[in-house]
Amino acid sequence: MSLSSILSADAIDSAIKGCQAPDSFCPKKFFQVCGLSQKSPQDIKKAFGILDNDASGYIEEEELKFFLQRFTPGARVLTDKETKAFLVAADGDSDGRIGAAEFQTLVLS
Ligand SMILES: [Ca+2]
Repeated sequence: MSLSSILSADAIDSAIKGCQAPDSFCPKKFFQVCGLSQKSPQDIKKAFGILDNDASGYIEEEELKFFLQRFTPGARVLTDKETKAFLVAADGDSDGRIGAAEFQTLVLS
């Protein structure tokens, strides 16, 4: 299972191209451009499962850093600043990681 089975290759491409410069990544914009915001809750849950690379049930900071590479293997890693901002935007209960419900809320926000 990969994210390209949920999202179109063109949409992924546009989303990655939109944040090539370091510190230009915006989670809300990315989810809209890649098309995930328009997907069903089931598809968003599938995407969460792919981003939770170690299947711990949470997306941790280490996994967030490689977020873009889950979409396109050659994409850049997120900067520390972007990773922290992403985590803060999604982490509603402030436990330092992103759960499935928090991910869904951020994607649909
Ligand atoms: Ca995890």
